[in-house]
Amino acid sequence: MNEKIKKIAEKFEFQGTLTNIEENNQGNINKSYILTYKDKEERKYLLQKINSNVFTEPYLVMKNIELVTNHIKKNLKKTHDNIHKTLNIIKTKSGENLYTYTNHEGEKEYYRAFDYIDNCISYDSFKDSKNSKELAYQAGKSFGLFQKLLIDFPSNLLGETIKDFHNTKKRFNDLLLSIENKVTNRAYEFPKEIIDLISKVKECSVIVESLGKTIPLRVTHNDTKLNNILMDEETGVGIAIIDLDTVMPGSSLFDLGDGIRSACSNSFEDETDKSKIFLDLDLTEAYLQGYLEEMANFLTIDEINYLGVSIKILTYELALRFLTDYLNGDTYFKIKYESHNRDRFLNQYILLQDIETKLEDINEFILKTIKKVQTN
Ligand code: GN1
Ligand code: MG
Repeated sequence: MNEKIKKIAEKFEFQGTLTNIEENNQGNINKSYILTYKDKEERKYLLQKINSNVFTEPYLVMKNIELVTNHIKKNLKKTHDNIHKTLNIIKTKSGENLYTYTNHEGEKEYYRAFDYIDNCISYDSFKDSKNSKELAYQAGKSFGLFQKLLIDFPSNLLGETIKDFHNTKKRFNDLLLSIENKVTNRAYEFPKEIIDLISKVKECSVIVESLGKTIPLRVTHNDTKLNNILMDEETGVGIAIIDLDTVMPGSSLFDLGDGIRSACSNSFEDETDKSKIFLDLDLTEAYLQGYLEEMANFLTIDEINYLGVSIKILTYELALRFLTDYLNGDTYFKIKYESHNRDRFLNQYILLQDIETKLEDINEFILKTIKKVQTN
């Protein structure tokens, strides 16, 4: 058993005796462990080490999560919803949201814990699933419901855990800086792609430029990757949205665009076979259907008008981020091999080009669906 994690686990209000520690490698940012405890019954918990290079204010992250999950619990209760769940923080024995551990190098490590939500599965892609359309519908519905459950939560109560997280223009400037700084010589690998990305920055900055003006600030998740939905392993129903570190004031469009980019592309984010990288229109329509059933009545005209293009913008943004990290020598995203961020960038870049060819069809579908599902 991992002795360090065992010691850290002792600081939390877990019930029973620790019998197993399993590492979970799905996320690109934090480190996660599934802990099993036994007394009369078996219980599982999720213990996570927050990546404090990415989240420089871990206490703020936990405060946001506490506020948001309490609000979700209250609204689920109000609507007598016993199906959906949210994260439940397990405090330390001294009643804190975080345990701070000082390691051998004298650095501080921040740990937090949640109840483990069992009997669920999270997907990295629906590409091999038999019932992928139904799952995509559930995925859209899950993030739609998440937004709906927080619609009456005042966004100004939340702190910004990562500044400018979806500021597409800032992400673009970061790319330019990484080209200028030449930490690596890697920019020379992508002359054509970089020129193309430069040509798209204006049209891809429309959400951030309208945010707080024609596009309302809402409470949003901001990391609506497919594997952040826990789905019932038998029924496929979306049970809970996890990874709430980036829940902040933002635009509903960030969540919709990023959600479709992730759930409806036909491949994993690091797939290198070009022929397999495309946006699946059937999945996109199913996702939109699920999302709009929950949110259509709350969206403004401007939000509706930008729904389609948000898919392109969020894909563009992630392409910029993977490329920037590759040029900077891989300091942000966890990588599993040397050119991992290069492959991730190319994947999003190919996806971006494919999305551009499908936007007209997607927009048509959105208008048709809005009319059907909006109630007066
Ligand atoms: C990161 O932690 P994870 O894997 O859910 C990243 C997202 C990216 C995603 C791409 C805080 O998400 O913004 O879209 O990788 N999260 C952060 O795989 O940067
Ligand atoms: Mg995350």
